[in-house]
Amino acid sequence: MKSHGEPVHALFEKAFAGERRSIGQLLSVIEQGGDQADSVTEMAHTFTGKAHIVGITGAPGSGKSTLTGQLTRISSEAGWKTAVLAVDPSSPLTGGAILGDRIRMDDLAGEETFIRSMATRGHSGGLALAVPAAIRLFDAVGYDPVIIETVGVGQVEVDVAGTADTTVVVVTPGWGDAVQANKAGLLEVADIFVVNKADRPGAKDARRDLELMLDLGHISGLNDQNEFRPPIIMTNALHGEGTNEVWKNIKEHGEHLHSSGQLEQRQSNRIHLEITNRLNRVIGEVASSVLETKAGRELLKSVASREISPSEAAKQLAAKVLK
Ligand SMILES: Nc1nc2c(ncn2[C@@H]2O[C@H](COP(=O)(O)OP(=O)(O)OP(=O)(O)O)[C@@H](O)[C@H]2O)c(=O)[nH]1
Ligand SMILES: [Mg+2]
Repeated sequence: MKSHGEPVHALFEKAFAGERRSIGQLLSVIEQGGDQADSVTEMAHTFTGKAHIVGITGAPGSGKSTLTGQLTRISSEAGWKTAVLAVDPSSPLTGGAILGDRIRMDDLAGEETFIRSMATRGHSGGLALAVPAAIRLFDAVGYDPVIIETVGVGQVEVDVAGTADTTVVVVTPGWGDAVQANKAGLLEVADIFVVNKADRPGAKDARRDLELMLDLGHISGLNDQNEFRPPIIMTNALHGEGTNEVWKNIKEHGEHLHSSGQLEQRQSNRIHLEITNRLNRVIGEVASSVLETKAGRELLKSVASREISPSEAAKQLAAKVLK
């Protein structure tokens, strides 16, 4: 099992000892997926469970990267060994912006900080496996917190809310009109709301909208299981205004998770989600390969000649796979 000429376990040992280059190489292994990526995950798993996983999510252009850059600076100045994973949506439009973001973030970041972006290009479906694996690696080699930036709820295959301990939802003035349909979804995932670009008109309205939504959610019981009412923080991420407050609330939420026992619940939800994704992948692969067998091709013909229906064919194949 080799990567870049070096066995994965040797890279892992060096990464564990703090060698940044090896961490970067292991992240590339993870991005490529397959058996080698799985063996990184296996090695890392035992050492995980220490990092605070923080998700930053929101619409494209809402200021997630700018905010993440500020939080990274604050966190590393406070002595935390911070890792950032920017999950790049497949859209080539935003793809270009990521590099700029990374440069900006790198400017802010200290020596102890590790920043990496991960792209969807070229391996569809791979991110759902690669992101948790990357988080696990960062956690195992001693990064805490691990901050993940990704675009909004339901827009990419990586569900930050399922991945993070603390989810920060970034909105901007006027957001309400844009995401009308998804307000309930936002309410469900947000542990902390940030109204960014508070220097712009409409910021107060955005805040009032959120307060109202939280009140309504409370009445309807939508956020009952989450007795932590998400705070709403106004920021101008560009100038670092309000960002200390965001950091403080992230830490407080982390402590709340610990003391309330919800942390274990979230970790186990995360594992559940990850196993589901992997199971879907494994079974999906078997399912596609069974279609290529002689029996599979014959069934295909029977469907084409209208002897049996596609759903019947699928059921017969599933019976073969699961036998
Ligand atoms: N006026 C104002 N502009 C901001 C603020 N925060 C970020 N911006 C600007 O908004 C633009 C988008 O910021 P990004 O941080 O790249 O936003 P993003 O959410 O990461 O964008 P994507 O990753 O492309 O989805 C940039 O031009 C920022 O300089 C703010 O608080 N006020
Ligand atoms: Mg960004």
